[in-house]
Amino acid sequence: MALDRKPGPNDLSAFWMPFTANRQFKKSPRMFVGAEGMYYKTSDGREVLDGTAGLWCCNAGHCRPKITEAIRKQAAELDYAPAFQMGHPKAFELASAVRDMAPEGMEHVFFTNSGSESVETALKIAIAFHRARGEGARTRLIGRERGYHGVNFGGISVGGMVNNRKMFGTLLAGVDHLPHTHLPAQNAFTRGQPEHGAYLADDLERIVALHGAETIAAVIVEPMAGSTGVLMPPRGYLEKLREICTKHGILLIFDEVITGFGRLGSAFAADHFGVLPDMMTVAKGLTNGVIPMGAVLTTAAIHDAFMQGPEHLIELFHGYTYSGNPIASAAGLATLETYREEGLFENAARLAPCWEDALHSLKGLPHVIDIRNMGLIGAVELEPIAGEPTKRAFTAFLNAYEAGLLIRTTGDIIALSPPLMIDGAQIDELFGKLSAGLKALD
Ligand code: PXG
Repeated sequence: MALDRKPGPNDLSAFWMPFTANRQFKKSPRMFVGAEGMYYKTSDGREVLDGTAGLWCCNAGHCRPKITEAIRKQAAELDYAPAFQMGHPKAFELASAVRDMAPEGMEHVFFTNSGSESVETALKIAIAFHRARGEGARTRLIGRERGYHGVNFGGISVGGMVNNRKMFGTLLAGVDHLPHTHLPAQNAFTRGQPEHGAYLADDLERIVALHGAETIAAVIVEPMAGSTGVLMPPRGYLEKLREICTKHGILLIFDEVITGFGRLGSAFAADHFGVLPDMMTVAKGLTNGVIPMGAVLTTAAIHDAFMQGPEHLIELFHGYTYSGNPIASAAGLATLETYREEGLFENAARLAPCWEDALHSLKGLPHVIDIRNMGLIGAVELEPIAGEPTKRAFTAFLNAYEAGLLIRTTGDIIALSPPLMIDGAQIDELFGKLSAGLKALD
């Protein structure tokens, strides 16, 4: 059956869509019915270039044969195995493969089903780790303004996006926030890491002085903040955070849900910036977004602190029915092989300069007030329409979609993060369509 004749669902009312303007969408639905490589196919038979790797997750592109086949095979061989007190080989193989790909020092892998669950898991491990070592007063968690760490209670508590927090009550107690690192007055239109702002990490010293280091368990930050509008870490900032955390015995958690698996041209942002955290949270690119899966990576010191006491006892009272699910594990293994065989992280690194040039060529278009980039990530910040924040960027999103390009917007910021298999011609296509849509804005 031709794609353009595929029947759509005729009742859209039951599905309460996540992070979506439900009423607008249901009046004018945008449906994908197929995907291959760099392109989606719409229900009305059009091809749409994927400028966002789905939601920052399909780093290897769409419907990649190796991943599809691994899922098909695993589903027929061992569909599910209990995750508690039982094992199956692929979860162990995937944990080893992730460890081998991770920066030196990340030795253990705890599986979850999403980035949000990875964040909750890391925060719980941080608090329990200190308690296991007799420092049970270390319960405070430090996040950052404009941080995004998923949508569960721990994550929105340490996160700093007001709309994700304000409707949901008092959140976790004992949380404080560092200032965000977005300094447009000094850093607008910077290519790569901005010069100004390392001093913002010193605020951690203020927070330590306020609460006492002996009450603080962990600091969690995105090495590069994605969802909140692509905010770069200023030069020297992450190094300072690492230094202050080490000095005070505070764990440093990098939330690499977006930056993990090649987005910056190296396996993880920790490699890219040369700063090693104590834990890393990942998801998305771990399975190419095809099957939900996340993970927390920890150092041996953290893991080993739990491996005490009688051996028949459970060491960590935490886990999910689907932790290390066989089909997700098979998808993860095939995804990592695809990255390696096709040299996709290297492709991202090779294309990053060309991506940067194409992105910054949008400077000067109407309403563009800042452009930021790193690896295969780009952001175009638009001046909001007075009294109608987000509307201009949402119109840009609709214009792009009509022109055959998928972009993401947050506030009045356009975020771009294509699959890492993109080539030069597709970069030209992407920015050609985007700039036409921007020129059409009021
Ligand atoms: N941490 C970070 C840094 C993230 O970016 C999560 C945790 C939560 O992951 P899950 O799998 O629970 O959604 C994320 C998710 C966007 C966008 O458009 C970003 C995310 C999710 C959906 C949309 O920027 N990031």
